[in-house]
Amino acid sequence: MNPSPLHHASRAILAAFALAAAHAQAATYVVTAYSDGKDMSFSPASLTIYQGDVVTFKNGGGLHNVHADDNSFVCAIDCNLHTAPSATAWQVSRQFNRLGTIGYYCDQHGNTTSGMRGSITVIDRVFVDGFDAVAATRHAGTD
Ligand SMILES: [Cu+2]
Repeated sequence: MNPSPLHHASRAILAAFALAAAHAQAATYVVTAYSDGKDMSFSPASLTIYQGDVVTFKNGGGLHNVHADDNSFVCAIDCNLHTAPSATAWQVSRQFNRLGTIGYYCDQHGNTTSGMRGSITVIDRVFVDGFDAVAATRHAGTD
């Protein structure tokens, strides 16, 4: 006996939910501050993450910190008392919950418009998973 179309559709919906569950795990990304001769940079300089994901900023060598354009964070050894550029191998983690793009820079080598800069774009997890589920359901209807 062939599986009914309804059976196919429910399998696709279950698959979509499984995909959504996989996406729901908050991920951690690493951004490293480098001094490569005269070339000061954050790597990757631009990053897109889901809402609730964590970014760990690390000092890969040189005198650096990380300073949000909107001042929502300023960090080096920590994000509280030791925020000035530091040459130690500091590492700090921030969770990003607000949607949108936030620029940041190193106080030593950049500013809000130029120099050593990076940006993080935070996108909506619910919207993306909803889109995936809709696509999966459409495919189920045509097979
Ligand atoms: Cu720097």
